[in-house]
Amino acid sequence: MMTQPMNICVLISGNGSNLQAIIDACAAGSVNGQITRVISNVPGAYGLARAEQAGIAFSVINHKDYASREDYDAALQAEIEEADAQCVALAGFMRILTPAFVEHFAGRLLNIHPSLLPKYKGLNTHQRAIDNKDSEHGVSVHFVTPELDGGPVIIQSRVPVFEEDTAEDLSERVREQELRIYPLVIRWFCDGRLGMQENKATLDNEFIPTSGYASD
Ligand code: NHR
Ligand code: GAR
Repeated sequence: MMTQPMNICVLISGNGSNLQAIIDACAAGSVNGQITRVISNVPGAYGLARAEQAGIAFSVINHKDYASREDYDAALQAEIEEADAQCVALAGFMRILTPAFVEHFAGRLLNIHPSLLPKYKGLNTHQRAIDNKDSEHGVSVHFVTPELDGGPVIIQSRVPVFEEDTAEDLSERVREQELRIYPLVIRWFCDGRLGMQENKATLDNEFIPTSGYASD
């Protein structure tokens, strides 16, 4: 039985290539969802033009206009609620969120992080993988919890690291994987298959291994 498409809100700070992949997957019908709002903390982020192009409502909530993280997150929360979102996807969103915000959206808040978590939480992940001479690197989609990049992993995708790689090369190789796995996870979420219980991710009510789907 076809259920109602789920309302999705996507938070961005930049280019929005992950946003574009989600837009395309919704348009193609491979995700049973619709993006009801795109929100950027950065004015002029290119992802906003992608939203406009796709006829999706968008807004800028600039963190520089708020005195504290709590005030900022309250404004963000109000905007997401106005969009009636059942799923909130961080897609290159570069602001750390307060525990109150994260707890409010617990189990409905997803992030794509460019590393094989728990390795390389935080920023500059590609350069750190190169500096450590890692032979592989990758990307994780996880539920967001108050612990930065510490929430349960849903899926990971791996890529090789070559000796001559720059951070840019590696980021492009990882990006290709991002654009495949984020729409897949959102598809599971919109089909009601994905959940979070006891700080673990579940797919069809079974716990997903700690390194993500198909990791064991
Ligand atoms: N918030 C919580 N509570 N938990 C997570 O797991 C979060 C989160 C907010 C964003 C994305 C994350 C990533 O995938 C994310 C996960 C920004 C920073 C950061 O240091 C770190 C991790 C992530 C996003 N931001 C700086 C800050 O002071 C600002 C950096 C900038 O503006 O360039 O917020 O990597
Ligand atoms: C993506 O590579 C994503 O994994 C990363 O930023 C890029 C956003 O690209 N996320 C983070 O680093 C979060 N701190 P996009 O704007 O083209 O989707």
